[in-house]
Amino acid sequence: MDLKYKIVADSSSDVLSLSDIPFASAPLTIQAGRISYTDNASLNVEHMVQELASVPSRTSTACPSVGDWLDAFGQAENIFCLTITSALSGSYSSAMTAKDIYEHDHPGRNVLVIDTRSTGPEMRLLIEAIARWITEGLDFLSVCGEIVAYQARTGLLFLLQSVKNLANNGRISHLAAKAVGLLGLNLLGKASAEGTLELHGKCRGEKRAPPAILQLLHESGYAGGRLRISHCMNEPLATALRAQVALHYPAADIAVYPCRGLCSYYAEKGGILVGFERP
Ligand code: X90
Repeated sequence: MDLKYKIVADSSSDVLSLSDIPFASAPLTIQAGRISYTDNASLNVEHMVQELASVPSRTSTACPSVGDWLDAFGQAENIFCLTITSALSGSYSSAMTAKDIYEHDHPGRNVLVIDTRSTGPEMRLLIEAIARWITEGLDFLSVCGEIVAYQARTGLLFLLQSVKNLANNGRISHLAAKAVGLLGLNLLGKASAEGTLELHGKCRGEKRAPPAILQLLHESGYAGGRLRISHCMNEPLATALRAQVALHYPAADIAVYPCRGLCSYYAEKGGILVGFERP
């Protein structure tokens, strides 16, 4: 029997499964010479990060292929498909091709492809919201309407200790990369409306990071809504930020978890990503 609803997302969302709604992840891959890491449930992320640290040659990533997306779609009547920002990856365009093939091969089925113009924890908020609406009984078109409105209320901040991989792969200018090159500088920024990296300042030392992020959250309109914090091997900073936010917003729904492969590669060791919702 075909499923009525399914949610699929590329692996940059760091979501591997959902408890209530059928879900599938389409993996991106991380490449280092002849070694290729598939960002799926069996990837040992910390092991990958350690190994990559000692690779002298250039490393890179690749988005899911059309076939990867079709595999993730499987058999379902209505599919919500979320991709990492189309401004930085081919994932969206590959998902759009998969949608055309899928809807052509299965008349009557629907795939909504959502360019999240973001990644990581903001994507997770969008996925969780869709799962809630499906559980509440909203139909396909209503969810399509809701998600457009919700996307306007969500945002993504990041604090990175290195932007080497972003710069080497052309996702950030070398000029901006130089600014963080100095030891001990953390780069604070957010996803722009267009889905690119927007830099907001530097902060020296991890101690100053939580207040600096909280400040940028305020400036970005955060007022105690849902917050998702992912980190690349930096649980202390992630939990310090959670404590800082909880102090100001005791009722806030906050979750902290490690990045999977793609986000770990680009956020690099020590980096954290923060997805939030505005009222
Ligand atoms: O298609 C591919 O090979 C994937 C390329 C992805 C490039 C960017 C990934 C960024 C991951 C880093 C900080 C947050 C940036 C937010 C920008 C919207 C996370």
